[in-house]
Amino acid sequence: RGKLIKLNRLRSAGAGQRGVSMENKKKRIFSGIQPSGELTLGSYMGAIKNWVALQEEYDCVYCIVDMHAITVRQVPGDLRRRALEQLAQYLACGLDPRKSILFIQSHVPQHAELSWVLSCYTQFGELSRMTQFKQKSQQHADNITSGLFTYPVLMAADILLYQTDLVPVGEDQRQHVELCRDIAQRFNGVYSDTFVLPEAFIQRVDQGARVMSLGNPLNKMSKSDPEGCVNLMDSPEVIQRKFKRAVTDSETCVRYDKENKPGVSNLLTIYSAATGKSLEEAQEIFAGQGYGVFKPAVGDAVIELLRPIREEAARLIKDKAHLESVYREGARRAGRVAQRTLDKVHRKVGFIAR
Ligand code: ATP
Ligand code: LTN
Repeated sequence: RGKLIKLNRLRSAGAGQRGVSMENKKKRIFSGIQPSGELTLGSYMGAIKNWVALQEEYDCVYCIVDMHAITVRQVPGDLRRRALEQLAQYLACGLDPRKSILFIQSHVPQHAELSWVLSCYTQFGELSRMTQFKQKSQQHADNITSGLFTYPVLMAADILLYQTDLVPVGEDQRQHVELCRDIAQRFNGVYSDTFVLPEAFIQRVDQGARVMSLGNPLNKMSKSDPEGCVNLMDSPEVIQRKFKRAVTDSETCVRYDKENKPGVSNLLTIYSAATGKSLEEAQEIFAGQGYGVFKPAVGDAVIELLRPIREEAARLIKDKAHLESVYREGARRAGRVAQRTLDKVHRKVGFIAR
């Protein structure tokens, strides 16, 4: 009888556990940004703002991908400074190490290890088709390294190590996430289920999906284009100057028309994302007004949006001990999850256990 009770207890404990993991297991999210330049309004509206919201419902892992940053030449001191500032800015934007795992990619060596294995399951032809590689190899024609070429394999390792379900990124990263899914599917097919198949999770910055450059509204705002971008840490004066100079058109009417008025449409999108007002409301507010009123008003909205972030990040960057404890603890937690996946992969491909 004693045995039976024990068995029943075991069974119900097992069922309970399974129940918990089936019903309550949160989906896993992974994303990262390279410390290749100052974070911009584009990084915030297109990525980090969503990451913050996702922390409540998902099991999130957010990374500072410094190993990706060295695919193009970096000044070592700048890279180090920017990685730390980026962490301070992540925290200031509302990423919370008690809710999510926050870490620096180079602190978790499993990324490089899995990347090697995955590169043996990735076709040369697949990598040759990547749009970002084509663009970046044009921009850095004198330094087209094999790291720049295999960048998407390292990104696939980032994602697959954490058995990620969803990858919140901007539209420009969709192709990389799809390649990651193909690699995972191929690996699972050759062996047996090893990786969760991830999906890109692309949220729209209002109607735009992308924040465009203030200097050339046909290009996305990017941290490697200092002319057209607003940085998270820009002072109110600098932000206002950049918006006053923003490229618009020769009409004087504030109207959303992405085809014919890309500059004004971008500013309306930014205004709407910064204030939480819809595009229709925004157009009503500025109906009949010229650009001389419109552009500074967008600047003011962005200044108010970024003010608390800038102030908090400036405070945090001085607290090196705190930042250190956040990235150390993050690497420890990330490493544990990553090693579990890597062990599985090593076993499947036929490596002898250490
Ligand atoms: P780089 O100029 O070094 O390529 P970047 O400024 O384009 O950098 P990334 O580090 O490539 O930024 O992007 C970080 C994340 O933010 C990605 O998910 C990307 O899709 C998103 N993102 C970057 N810029 C924008 C933007 N202008 N609008 C919307 N999302 C963006
Ligand atoms: N390639 C991305 C940065 C990046 C990333 C990732 C994003 C590296 N690894 C994993 C999501 C998941 C970029 O350039 N924005």
